[in-house]
Amino acid sequence: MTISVQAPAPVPGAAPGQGGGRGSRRALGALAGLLAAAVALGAAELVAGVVGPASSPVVAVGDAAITLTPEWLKQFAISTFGANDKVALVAGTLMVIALYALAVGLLGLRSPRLGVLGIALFGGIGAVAALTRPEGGPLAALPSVAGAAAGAVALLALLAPLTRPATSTAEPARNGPPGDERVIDRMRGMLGSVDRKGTAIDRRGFFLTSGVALGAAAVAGGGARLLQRRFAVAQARDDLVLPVPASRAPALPAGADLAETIDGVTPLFSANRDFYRVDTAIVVPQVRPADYRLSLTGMFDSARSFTLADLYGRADLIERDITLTCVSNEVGGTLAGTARWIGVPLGAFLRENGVGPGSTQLVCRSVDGMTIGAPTRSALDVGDAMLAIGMNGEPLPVEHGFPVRMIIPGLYGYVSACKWLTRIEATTFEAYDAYWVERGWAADGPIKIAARIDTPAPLRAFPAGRRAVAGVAWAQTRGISRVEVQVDDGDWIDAELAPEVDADLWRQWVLRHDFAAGRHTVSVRATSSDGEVQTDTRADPFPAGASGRHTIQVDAR
Ligand SMILES: Nc1nc2c(c(=O)[nH]1)N[C@H]1C(S)=C(S)[C@@H](COP(=O)(O)O)O[C@H]1N2
Ligand SMILES: [Mo]
Repeated sequence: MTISVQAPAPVPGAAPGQGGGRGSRRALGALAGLLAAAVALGAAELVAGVVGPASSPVVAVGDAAITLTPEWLKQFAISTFGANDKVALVAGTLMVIALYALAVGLLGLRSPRLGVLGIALFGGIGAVAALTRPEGGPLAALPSVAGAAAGAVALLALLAPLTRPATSTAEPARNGPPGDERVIDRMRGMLGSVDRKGTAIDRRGFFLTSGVALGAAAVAGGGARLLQRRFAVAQARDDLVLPVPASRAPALPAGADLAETIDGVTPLFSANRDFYRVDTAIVVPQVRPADYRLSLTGMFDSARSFTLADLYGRADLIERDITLTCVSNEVGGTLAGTARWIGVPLGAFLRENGVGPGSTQLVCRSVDGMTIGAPTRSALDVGDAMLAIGMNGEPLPVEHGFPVRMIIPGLYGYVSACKWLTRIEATTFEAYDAYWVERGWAADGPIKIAARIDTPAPLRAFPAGRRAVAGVAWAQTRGISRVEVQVDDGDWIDAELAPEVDADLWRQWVLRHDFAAGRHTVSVRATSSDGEVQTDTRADPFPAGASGRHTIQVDAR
């Protein structure tokens, strides 16, 4: 390769070797670590594109982090980042990897062998994390191993130009084509240098290798994306035709949705793309309809297994409107949503398969290993409980549990709404603690009565005078009979309720109030149809769901 260097006029006093101090050598070493990590991750993702996306070390390590994260931190992440909690986690994991990589690069400068050891250690962590995942077969370690190998090669290649003995840098000058000595000196000044310890920095070599490493990482990453697409089930889902249910959802009364007339109220139905999402899955499980099986084990007449066609083909499918709620929802929070679900009636299905009278708990298992323990009694007796296959007129969205999930009205999702459901084990509460219960959450999770102010938004300023205060309230299976609003220290005033659709749905409410200019405190409380007035006693979401009244400050001007 010929390199022509336009030598600028020599700077007086500038000697070859300047700018190659220890500081810049360390910076390049750290950069070498980062680039090696990029190569490692690219290679790992590429192999994960063959083995399966859940075997990616970033996913596996992030997943292990979720499993090991204390509940208070998980609760914080869910309530702070909401559906973006996984994005935050992956970003956090990548940041830790980056810091680790910087350290490995610096370590590698001192001893390349130690650097390689650092990478091997990281690959080992990734491999163990991937192997211990529920979907992790023996191949799950491959991406981490391949990533570590590629990362080690990249690190050594990148460190070489930074750790050459000084004499070798001089080689090209002696053996290379004859040239203008001054130019060669300049080149060495710009592209290479010798530090005090007599180690040469071959900058040109380093940046060339860096370019190659970066390119390799990018190509591997791009290839990984393409390969990992093969696992997506979006197309197979699109090809499914949702069956027509035998029993349709009851018709909605006129004016059922206040959102049509009042700005800012949560719509009666939550669109699938807006529906809150809470789960521990970093990569959304992709279950092919043809591969799907639902197996019944434990206290049933006999162990049985059903295909998706078995469930889609049933003659007793029901369509129902149900509001789902998360136990992690804070007072005033948005972890609740309403959809029109289609599914197999759960009680009938369980009876038909002879669920044992001694069973108190159904341990529902997701393909990603999540376990959700639902009370057998509720599964049998709560009207409209179902194995859901449809959501708002479509097959279940992949993030919401495609192809089958459970829904039991009146119970928080963590004890009822298992997504990507693949096994139901009829057992007892004594015999098994499901995932969240093992982490201290209550074993039974009835949804607490709640009311939320949707509009005005907290701390909002608006013109003094008449203004709608509105929102939603829920007490699934019981229904809402009353919502009252209090402004400052005034009396509790009855809000107007939207027509009742079903006890399993939230109910919108509105109160038009005359706000005098100034700051105001607005509170809301709901009463269920069986007479429970929402308590003012505050409780955190952990361990059994939040209680307390939603109160906001507003500013009328
Ligand atoms: N497989 C699986 N199912 C799961 C969960 C999960 O983490 N994994 N989370 C549960 C919780 S805590 C809730 S609130 C609901 C949320 O359902 P959504 O994401 O469809 O709103 O799913 C439940 N089902
Ligand atoms: Mo939840």
